[in-house]
Amino acid sequence: MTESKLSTFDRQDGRLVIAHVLFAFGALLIGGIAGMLQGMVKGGTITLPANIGYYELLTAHGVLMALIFTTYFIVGFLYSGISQTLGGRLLPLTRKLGWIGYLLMSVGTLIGVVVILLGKASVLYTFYAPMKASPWFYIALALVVIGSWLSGFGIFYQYVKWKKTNQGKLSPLFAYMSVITMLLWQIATLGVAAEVVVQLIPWSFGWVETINVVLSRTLFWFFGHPLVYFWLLPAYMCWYVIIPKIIGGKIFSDALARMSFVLFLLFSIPVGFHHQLMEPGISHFWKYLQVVLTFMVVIPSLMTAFSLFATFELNGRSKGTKGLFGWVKVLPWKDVRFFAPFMGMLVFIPAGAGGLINASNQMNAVVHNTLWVTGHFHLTVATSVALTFFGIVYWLIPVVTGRVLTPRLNKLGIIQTITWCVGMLFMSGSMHTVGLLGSPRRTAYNTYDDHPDAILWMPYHVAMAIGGIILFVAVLLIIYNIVALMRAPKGQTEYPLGEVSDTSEPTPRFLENWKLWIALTVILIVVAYTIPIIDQISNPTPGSPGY
Ligand code: HAS
Ligand code: HEM
Ligand code: CU
Repeated sequence: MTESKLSTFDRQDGRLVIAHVLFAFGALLIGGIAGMLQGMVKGGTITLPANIGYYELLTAHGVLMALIFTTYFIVGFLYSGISQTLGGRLLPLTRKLGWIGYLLMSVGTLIGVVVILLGKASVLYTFYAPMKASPWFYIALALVVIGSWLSGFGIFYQYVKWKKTNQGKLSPLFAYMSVITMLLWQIATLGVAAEVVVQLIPWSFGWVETINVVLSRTLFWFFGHPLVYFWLLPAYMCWYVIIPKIIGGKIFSDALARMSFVLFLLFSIPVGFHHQLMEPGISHFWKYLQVVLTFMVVIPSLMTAFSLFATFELNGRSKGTKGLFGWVKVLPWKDVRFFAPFMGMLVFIPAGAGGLINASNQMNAVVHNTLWVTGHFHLTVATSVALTFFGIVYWLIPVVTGRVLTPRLNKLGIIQTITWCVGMLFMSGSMHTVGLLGSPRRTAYNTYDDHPDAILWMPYHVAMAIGGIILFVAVLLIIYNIVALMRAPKGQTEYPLGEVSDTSEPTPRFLENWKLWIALTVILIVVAYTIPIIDQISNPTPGSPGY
């Protein structure tokens, strides 16, 4: 029997998807080593060999985890769903763009990692000026971004072709969400592209001597905030489209799901100043406006929470459960494809609440640059998003390689999920607490001449290190599971795409009016950013040399 008979998924497409997924998890493994070492250094349990610097490690960790693991996984996941929902296979041009994108991103990643490990780019994943890296670091990042653009174009192309041959039909929900996710990414990356090409590269080559720091940070966060939604939206795609199928229920509302994604497109870009609330050089009014918009972008997450509860409850009712929480009993707790993303959802409740605290100006003054913020994003991206991605691989790898998930691997998956959650409880829990006590982020072990505050922090730092070690065990487990999934028995696994509940209203057509949504997005960006950016250019703070 040939493999293609066993699997309904196009084999060539499967190869592209698996290449992305494996690269992503390779990055997770190396990033995980760096993460564990960082935790141990901060806890005072080890010292790094003299030739490895703390910031080298932290840069490698941030870049590999936040930029590489996520982007590769997301492109692979979206391509799998595009292949599945828009015609059953990728169009030749889409597949080609996917592979060229993959190659460019991989060349960029390799150059970037080498430059970081050589100690020539210890500027962290936010590469804030005036810290200066080797020009090759910025060129490497540019390659990653350009590669991801090509992959995005592939998705747009397949979507447009599908719309042409299916005139008047509503696009599949998965494809619609993929288009929004990539659109968000393409618009957001324009900011960082401008920063890298116009400011950082000429400056690091020495063609210009100084750099406008405030402007570079503004351009960075123009990208940096939507970046976090670029990570989140694919997790939401799993929650909206995949989870209903896995629990044997229905999608609560197609229109609500699309509307929430549109709101993310509109409101996630003009909010970057909430990362710069404590910075000089931006007037209060513009910070205030962007904070208001930040609270607008919370709405689609609340809509998502509502919709998920509705899906779970309808599912319970259709299976005869009663009472306020009866539906909890019929959820498939022993199925890792549900359990891992569900733990992600659960963690997102405190994670999102922490975000609201960060976004409030006065409270930001308390938590900014402390480990509280590090705790916040190890719950959001490193747990809610990461656990959802982990949950996806237990069916995605079987689907695209024509295999089946075995009960043993399912069980190992549940153990992996629990290990991750326990590790994170220790690590992120102590980061949050010690952050409130003032312990700064982005520092190696330091007791500040045995200052009483720093002595107070140390027990929490040790708990962080213990959490980091537990998390690293969980990293090893997910890597083992992935290797085992690649060698699981041959068979057919269905791509779990949910169907919309019959009780929901039909989806209004204006939700696919791209001109309208892109125009509104541009207007909001122009309103939130034009005057502050003109101000930063025409009244620059003295330019800074590099460090
Ligand atoms: Fe954030 C800093 C504000 C969400 C990631 N954030 C960061 C950084 C990262 C990050 C990486 O305003 C650090 C960057 C750096 O290195 O400096 N964040 C927010 C706000 C939200 C938010 C308002 N962040 C995220 C997400 C991220 C992420 C998502 C990654 C994926 N964040 C900030 C601010 C800062 C910041 C400031 C700057 C701090 C500083 O000073 O430096 C919101 O989008 C959150 C909304 C979410 C909710 C939760 C909804 C709940 C749901 C779950 C439902 C559960 C169910 C299960 C159904 C309101 C959807 C229940 C079942 C049962 C049985 C109970
Ligand atoms: C920072 C540990 C997984 C993203 C850190 C820090 C520690 C750490 C201790 C703080 C260092 C400091 O501020 O001085 C770990 C461990 C992990 C893990 C032990 C699991 C084995 C992840 C994952 C992601 C992630 C899965 C994202 C997908 C980040 C980012 C930073 C960070 C973006 C900030 C880097 C910076 O401030 O420049 N991590 N982490 N981490 N981590 Fe993790
Ligand atoms: Cu943000």
